[in-house]
Amino acid sequence: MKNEWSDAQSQTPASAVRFPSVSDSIDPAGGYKRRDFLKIVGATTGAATLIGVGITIKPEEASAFAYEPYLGDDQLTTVVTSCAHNCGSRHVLVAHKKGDVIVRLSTDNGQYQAGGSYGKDTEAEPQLRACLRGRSYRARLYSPERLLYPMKRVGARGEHKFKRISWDQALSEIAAKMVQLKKDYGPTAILDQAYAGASYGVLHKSDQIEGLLARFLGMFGCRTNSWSVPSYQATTFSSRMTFGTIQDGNEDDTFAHSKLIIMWGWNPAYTFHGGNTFYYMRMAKQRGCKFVLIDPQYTDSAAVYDAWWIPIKPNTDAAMMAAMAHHIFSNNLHDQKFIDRFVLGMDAGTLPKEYAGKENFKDYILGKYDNTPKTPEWAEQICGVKAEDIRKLADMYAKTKPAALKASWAPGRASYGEQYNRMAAALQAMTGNIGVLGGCAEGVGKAWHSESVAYPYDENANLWWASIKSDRWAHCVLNYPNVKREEIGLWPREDHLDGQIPNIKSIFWQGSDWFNQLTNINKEIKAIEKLELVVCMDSTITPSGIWADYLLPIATHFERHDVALPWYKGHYYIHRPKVIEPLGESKTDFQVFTELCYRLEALDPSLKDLGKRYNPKADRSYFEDPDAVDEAYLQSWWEGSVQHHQHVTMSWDEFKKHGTYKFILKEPHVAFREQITKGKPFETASGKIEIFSTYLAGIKDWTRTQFGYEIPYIPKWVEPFESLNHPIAKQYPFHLISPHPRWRTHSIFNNIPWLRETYEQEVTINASDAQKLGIKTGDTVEVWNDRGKCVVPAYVTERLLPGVLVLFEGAWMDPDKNGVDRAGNPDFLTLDNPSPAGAFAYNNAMVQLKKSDLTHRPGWDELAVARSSVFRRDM
Ligand SMILES: Nc1nc2c(c(=O)[nH]1)N[C@H]1C(S)=C(S)[C@@H](COP(=O)(O)OP(=O)(O)OC[C@H]3O[C@@H](n4cnc5c(=O)[nH]c(N)nc54)[C@H](O)[C@@H]3O)O[C@H]1N2
Ligand SMILES: Nc1nc2c(c(=O)[nH]1)N[C@H]1C(S)=C(S)[C@@H](COP(=O)(O)OP(=O)(O)OC[C@H]3O[C@@H](n4cnc5c(=O)[nH]c(N)nc54)[C@H](O)[C@@H]3O)O[C@H]1N2
Ligand code: SF4
Ligand SMILES: [Mo]
Repeated sequence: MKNEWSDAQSQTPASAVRFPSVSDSIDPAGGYKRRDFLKIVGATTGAATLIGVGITIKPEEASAFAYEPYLGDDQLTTVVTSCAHNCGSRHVLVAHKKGDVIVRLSTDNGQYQAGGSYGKDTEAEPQLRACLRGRSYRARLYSPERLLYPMKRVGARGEHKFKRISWDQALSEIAAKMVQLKKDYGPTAILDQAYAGASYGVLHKSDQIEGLLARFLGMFGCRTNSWSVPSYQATTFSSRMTFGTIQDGNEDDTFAHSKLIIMWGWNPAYTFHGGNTFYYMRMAKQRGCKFVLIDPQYTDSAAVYDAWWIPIKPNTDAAMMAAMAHHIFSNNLHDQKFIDRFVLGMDAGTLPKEYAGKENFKDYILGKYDNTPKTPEWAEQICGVKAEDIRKLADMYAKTKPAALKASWAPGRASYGEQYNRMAAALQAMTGNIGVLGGCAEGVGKAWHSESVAYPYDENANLWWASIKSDRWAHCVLNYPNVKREEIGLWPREDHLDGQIPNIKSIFWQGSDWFNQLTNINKEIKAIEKLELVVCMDSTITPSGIWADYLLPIATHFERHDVALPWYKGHYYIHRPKVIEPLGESKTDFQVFTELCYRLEALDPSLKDLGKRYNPKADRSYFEDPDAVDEAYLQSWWEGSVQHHQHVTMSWDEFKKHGTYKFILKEPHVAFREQITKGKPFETASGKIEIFSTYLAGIKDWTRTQFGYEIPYIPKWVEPFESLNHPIAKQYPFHLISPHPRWRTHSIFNNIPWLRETYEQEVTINASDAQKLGIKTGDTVEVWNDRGKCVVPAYVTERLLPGVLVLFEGAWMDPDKNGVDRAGNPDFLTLDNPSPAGAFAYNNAMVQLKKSDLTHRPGWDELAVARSSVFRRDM
């Protein structure tokens, strides 16, 4: 492979890596001394070498643009590809390259699909234009934190000490250790912590389901799975129980037909849930749609649409919704015809005879079972929203048709979060807003199930020998073997090790930065000490990677061939050609697992032909050159799945030429339209919308299920583990929520200077609270509880409910020697307690805060973000 870094030098100066810009001169901690300006020099070993050069830039010398001379498009090659990651959408990126170096990125301009032309942007086919993160991708691709060759830990875990090793050494050591772990500790010894970093491609897929790691560990015969998803386990549970499927989503364009949009814990201006949501919501606004926001924060989405903001205490949404249901029932505003035809257990009349004696939803709301009618006055005490506002909203929702109650996932990212989602489904159903254009049944909101992976099915691929709630791994490791099933949400395979607690000795991270992203990080830090093998596969030196034994450099989506899938919404495919050769010694995940399989089969005769079975179209030369094999997989996927099953006539070659393929639908896609208009049964056991869950009502022994503890079979208000109403509020008076940042995708992009110019990690506090504590914007504060402590600057605002704090997830952790996180990662404060349905309790943390003398380290210092320290130290 030709490495063209030195060419990059001559065409675009060192500044292509981290270019000087105005913000480089502004160091929040004061002065320039901690900032190393990094550049890349020509390689001596065929791989790029990073060195630190002490350059500082005065503001007046900073130049906003780094290319001289500026290369025009006619001097560059244009390649259409897509952005990647678990970010809420999937947009077009257009790479403009010189030689093997991307010097510029642009995005969709209307011309990259069949029949497209420059500027084309219609309601039926809006452009797939990238957001600020996508457009900054080049800075991530060439960042100093880029992992360029395999590394092995030489210091203690988390000490940042690694040395460079060869692929041969890395893979033979990992393979040998895997065989030993399986032999010594059995088939649960390796924990699969792959996640969605690369979920949305058909070939190089990271995920718990159908992902490359699941396939690899399943076929190797040693895997503990992680079954709960951080994003929306509560919501998934609710959608499955209620509708029998998570495909309860409409396409984005349906929003344009709503008369009322209730953004419940939903801030689409920040957290994308589709590609063109805002475009269609703007259309709705222009057509007279009213907007409401139920959120502790007054968000930018509310500001843009001039929404009626109803601030609510976090994690009390199910109570407010119950009160809305109370108002609707008491005033006879519900759609009884819809209920009678499509809903099970909404009231006594829709509860089948075999469940006589069980509770129904309406009687619960009216207080028949517990003598507590769920009135707006009752709810006001819990959620802090005035009873009259609850009535007004309920009235508006019941009387405006069609109305979209979009109940997003964040309020469900809390203990008993599924009750919020199920309560929302009850409201959607009682007002007859399901299956109608302009209504909304979301939930999970998946609007399209694209054709699955490009590699062939293998019956061993997704096997596991135990499965646990994802963020209970540390609890399991620290307490092994004295752990009860319900403490870890154990979901044993009936035919293997029934009920045995997994003996986890190893973790693999692929497409995940989970050490940084799961809950209660201090507990994870204790647990990781007990492991014998930790492998991190990533293109970047991540905060998780710092705790690994081996770092394996993975090619990014610019450096391999694939087809991109939309996230939850969007009927389209985007071709992802290999734009440049992999940087340094990077390989794709598929290459690494294939080669590991060949090494494992050589060590263990029972794994005969593992390499070939894992990757049937390849032989061992795949590790050196994957291109022809990848092309063959993708072409046969296109021809089999897309052309054959989805009846697409465009050929593979033509698709590659255009770059995108969009499905033109006859009418906007509305979930459950056929159920409502054509009488098709819902996918639940009863064929109805199950507000009364027949599945949950049938469970006798909860400790024998993965849930561990009882979950009500109708939606109910259940007190969260912690909240402003809980006695713990005396000690920790602030409810911390940690939504998703606009300037990052979780932890991804945390190190990108351009994006840091737009936002910084800070804790948001209400002005009256701040005044009481003597805190001003920009003051450094510490936020803490029994689980941990973070140091961050404060941002004072009136756009937040008093008593609530906001600290965005995804900051790259930087604990000091006392375990205080100086970077401000909220997961040092979050709870890892097991919520029965599997919801992560991220938004369920009570904390205290005060002004601090400790220094916030925003990640510019050597040990935090400049992960290139890892290289420098041991070269
Ligand atoms: N406090 C709090 N914490 C949260 C949340 C919250 O709301 N509050 N939200 C949670 C949610 S919803 C989520 S989804 C998680 C996200 O948690 P993660 O999935 O751990 O977060 P990412 O930062 O997206 O990390 C993905 C990693 O995959 C890597 N990657 C990308 N492509 C590839 C590839 O092709 N191969 C390999 N091997 N690696 C690749 C990226 O470089 C990145 O390091 O965070 C959770 N954490
Ligand atoms: N820019 C960006 N977009 C993303 C992501 C990203 O990291 N960055 N991540 C993607 C992923 S993986 C996911 S899972 C989704 C997450 O999507 P969501 O879950 O919808 O997003 P969040 O940002 O966590 O929260 C949305 C809103 O909920 C509010 N909120 C928090 N707790 C409560 C509560 O208890 N009640 C009420 N009523 N409101 C509450 C927050 O203040 C915030 O305004 O976003 C996706 N989109
Ligand atoms: S929304 Fe996601 S896919 Fe779209 S450009 Fe932004 S980061 Fe990329
Ligand atoms: Mo997520």
